[in-house]
Amino acid sequence: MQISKSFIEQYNDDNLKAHQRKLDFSTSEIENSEAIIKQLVDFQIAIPSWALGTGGTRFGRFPGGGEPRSLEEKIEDVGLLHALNQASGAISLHIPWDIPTDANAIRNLAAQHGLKFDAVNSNTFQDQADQALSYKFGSLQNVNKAIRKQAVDHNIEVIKHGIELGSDSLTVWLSDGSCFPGQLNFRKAFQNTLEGLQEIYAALPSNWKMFVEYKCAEPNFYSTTVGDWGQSLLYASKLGEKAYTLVDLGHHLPNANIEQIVSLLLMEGKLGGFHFNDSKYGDDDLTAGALKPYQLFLIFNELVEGMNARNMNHAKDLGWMIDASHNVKDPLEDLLQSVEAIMMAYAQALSVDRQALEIAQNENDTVRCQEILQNAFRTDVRALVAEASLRAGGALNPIGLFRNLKVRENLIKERGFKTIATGL
Ligand code: LRH
Ligand code: MN
Ligand code: MN
Repeated sequence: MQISKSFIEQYNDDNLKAHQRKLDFSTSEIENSEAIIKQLVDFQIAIPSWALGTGGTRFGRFPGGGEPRSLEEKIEDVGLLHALNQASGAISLHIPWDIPTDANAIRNLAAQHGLKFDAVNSNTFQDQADQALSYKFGSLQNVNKAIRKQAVDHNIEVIKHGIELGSDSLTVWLSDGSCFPGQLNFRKAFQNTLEGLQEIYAALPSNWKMFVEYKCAEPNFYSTTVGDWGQSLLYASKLGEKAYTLVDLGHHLPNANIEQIVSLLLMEGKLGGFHFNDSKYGDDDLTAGALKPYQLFLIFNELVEGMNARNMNHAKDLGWMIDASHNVKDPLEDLLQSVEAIMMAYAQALSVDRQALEIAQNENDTVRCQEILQNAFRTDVRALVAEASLRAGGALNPIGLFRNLKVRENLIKERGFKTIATGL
């Protein structure tokens, strides 16, 4: 299925009057609204190839129908999202869940949908059917050198796929760790892992980045070898200037101050990018902004402050990715919601009166500081996000048009009801 420009234009025309009314109000409230809209037009968030099907839990999976059966169909799905919001112009592949057997054809197909390839992800947290050695006791940390080599080789293979697709970064997430005290020697596990990462790093093309993703727990529940931002930063610093820390919002211990982590990583020039999602209990991978929109705003507030201080290019210098996937929503609608929530948090952060905030901070006027932040957070920026979509050629309300055009029903007709996407 493809969404034609004329459908989008018709839908926007039908909704233009109501939109204009809201936009007029927002622009009268928000001083720098024009600059915000321009930033939003440039903003792109990569869609993970593993989020296009209904996610499972370890207790079951309830596919919703019309799920993509191949990498080609996943690209088609991201193409639909991008046509609707013009903000999802990249796909992040997980290998071997999605192996591009004919890289040229895949690249061309993506280009037809206006899509680029974002970070490629390696997978040494599962054993594949054709795999010689098991990762049961870890991959890069493993006490067995042959297993470590197998994991290194896999990562190098993933880089090769990425090069063919025109990607320019590798995300390494390791499930390595231990479930019981005494199971492993922390120092040796760290050193083995560092050595493996160094070999992978050496295989990176010069213009590539390596993202070292940390996670506090799961599947290992006593220790994790890349367990927090301190450990990730340690690896990234030892590896070199192409290595960065990747922050997945769901990978922290409860109540962690993620915005402070973001601020300090930015200060050190070591923030690589994000996996956006939301959670209440652990790595829940729920829709971004669904539970803690204020936290999402505070993260963006630090991002805007830090990126301005370092003169960074918002669109190019960081990897923006979603990592969400679950059981009950239509995955495409869910991704549209995530993108919108992220753009709202970004717009709100861009509207913060930074000068006033700095003055209030210097005067230790805590009440005023809170007021300035919450004023921005409580300002309705939905019309600015809609306007950015409109100007970029997307729909004023992407989910509205998705339902209007009966996209899911059409996908079910095309692909059938009993389809299960590869991935989680
Ligand atoms: C691990 C993780 C990591 C994986 C993805 C499937 O929890 O966040 O990014 O690649 O999930
Ligand atoms: Mn992740
Ligand atoms: Mn995760």
